[in-house]
Amino acid sequence: LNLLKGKKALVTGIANDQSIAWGCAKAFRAFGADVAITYLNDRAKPYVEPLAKEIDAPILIPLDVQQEGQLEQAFEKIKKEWGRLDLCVHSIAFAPKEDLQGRVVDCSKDGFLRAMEISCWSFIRMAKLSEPLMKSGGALFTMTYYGSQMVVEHYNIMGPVKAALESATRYMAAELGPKGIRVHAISPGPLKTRAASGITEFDKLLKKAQSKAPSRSLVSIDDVGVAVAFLGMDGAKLITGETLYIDGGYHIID
Ligand code: 0WD
Repeated sequence: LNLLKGKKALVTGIANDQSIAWGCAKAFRAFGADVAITYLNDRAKPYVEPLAKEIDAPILIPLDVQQEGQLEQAFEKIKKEWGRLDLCVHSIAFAPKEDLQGRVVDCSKDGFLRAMEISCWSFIRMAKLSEPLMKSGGALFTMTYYGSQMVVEHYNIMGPVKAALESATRYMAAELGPKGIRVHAISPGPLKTRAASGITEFDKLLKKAQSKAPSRSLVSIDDVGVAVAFLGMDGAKLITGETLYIDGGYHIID
């Protein structure tokens, strides 16, 4: 079971024990990796701290990607403690409620740019900061959703944002491939998390996901975690630039 033994991982985007990022952190740890985790701010800290303990995380750092210099500080800490990094998970997204719940046509410039900055630009920045630390190669992951490819009711502004994120994933996979760094977008089916609570009629989306998916089942954060852990293993070193659906096969059905 120690297929990630010795690997150093950074997992961002854990808000609580329902977060997709928590599924990733647990799986990394189960396969033997050392996992550093971040929390958004002091309000989030009490929810994340016990989780850090549960997986013996040696590093627990604040990270709000909108705060100037915080991402750099987080990577400085990793550099100081570990001197390197093998795996990095970006599981962060945000759009202001008014923009998320309205038509794309009506979205504000500020809302659009903020959604892009937090949900897409921050992944590019994370890749940039990871590059010098991934000395013997590594893998970067971000979380996306099917609403990037197809018009999903109520996904609205996040559709174009996730489309940009998936495209950035491919470009960065091409650019970092020669250094042995892989870059993947992971596309889970709908999961009831805090982020999902911002989406109107999310329960409807869950119902549809379950009835349409060939597996007839909903995805769990552990399903996502195991798939991400697999892609982080040396055995998966020739897989890169993918958008990997973890959705019970939903996306293949018309
Ligand atoms: O159905 C779903 N839940 C799906 C989520 C299906 C497919 C993809 N995703 C994506 C989301 O779009 C996101 O990119 O997965 C990623 C993780 O989302 P999640 O696990 O569903 O939601 P949550 O547990 O809320 O984690 C997202 C976290 C934030 O939580 P809150 O609830 O506090 O907004 O993203 C983090 C924060 O921890 N986050 C930030 N981190 C750093 N800087 C920032 C920020 N500025 N803003 C939000």
